[in-house]
Amino acid sequence: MKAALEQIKQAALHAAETCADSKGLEELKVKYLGKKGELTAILKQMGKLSAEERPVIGALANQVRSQIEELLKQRGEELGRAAQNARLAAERIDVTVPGSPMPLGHKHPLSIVLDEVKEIFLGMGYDVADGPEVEYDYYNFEALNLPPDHPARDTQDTFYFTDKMLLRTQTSSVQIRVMEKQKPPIRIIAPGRVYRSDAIDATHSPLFHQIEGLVVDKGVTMADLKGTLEILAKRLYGEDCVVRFRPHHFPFTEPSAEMDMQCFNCHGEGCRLCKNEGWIELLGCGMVHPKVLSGCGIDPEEYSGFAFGIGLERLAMRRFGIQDLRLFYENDMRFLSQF
Ligand code: 2NM
Repeated sequence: MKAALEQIKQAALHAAETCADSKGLEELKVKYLGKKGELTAILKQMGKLSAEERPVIGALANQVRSQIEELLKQRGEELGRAAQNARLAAERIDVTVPGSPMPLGHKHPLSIVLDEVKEIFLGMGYDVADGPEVEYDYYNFEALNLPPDHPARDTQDTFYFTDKMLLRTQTSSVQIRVMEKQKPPIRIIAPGRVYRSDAIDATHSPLFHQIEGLVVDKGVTMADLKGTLEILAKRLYGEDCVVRFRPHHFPFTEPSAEMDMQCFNCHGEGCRLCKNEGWIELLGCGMVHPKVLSGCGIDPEEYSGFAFGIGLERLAMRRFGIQDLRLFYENDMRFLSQF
């Protein structure tokens, strides 16, 4: 019986040492130590032993049992550590591996030019104002000295929601809202989307962008208008840029003018770029009509002002040499990635 115990012990220890996973260890436990296990089978035969032998074999059997238990436990811990190490190795993250490159976005060409213009006017102490694109007829037309039957409304046909609500055709509506709320001095630019009921082609779009400016204070004159807009042209196109003012008509300004710059290509000689004019139209402007001021609760006897409007698309087209304004809206990366 002693020999049998010794044999079980050797077999169990060897099996435990060569066992490769915890499931195998569990099976060994059952096989050697379980109720129907080999060690129990031996102990069941203890009755056949003499009274002297029984305690000796009993003690030996207990010793064998605890040795096997101890070894199974050790082996279990070893296997657990090995499994943990394998998992850590498999899950290891190398933080020094370079990341996959993220494509970096950048400003839209219209935003590039708009930000430049904003920066120029912020530098001269202007604020940036905005207002609704869905506007009342009153703010878009009537308050700008365009009563319901005014012929100039035909050139600014837009999209109507009701008789009284429409998509704004100019950001002048923002200027009116500011003049109603704020006492002069006022110095603002109002950039934003505007709408016209136009068919789309290379130079027209039913949605485009305007930057309008407005200054109202005591003693503002045409000289202030000309000086300010000349500075704008020189900042945008260089110190040697030459401008001229040409009489024009807008219902909301009196007098009104358009500002041209001398063609940078032919210096006034006339070429294909300026359609043989020698000059390129930049913007419309004028002294705010007294009727517009008084309609906003500003006394035209006390205050005067100038205003101007620039088309952002035309500005950007000239800046980047773009021939077709539809490119701005199509989100074609082959176009946009060039800026
Ligand atoms: C232009 C040309 C001339 C203009 C007028 C006003 C207001 F609200 F003060 F009356 N805002 N903008 C104006 C003047 C706009 O766009 C070509």
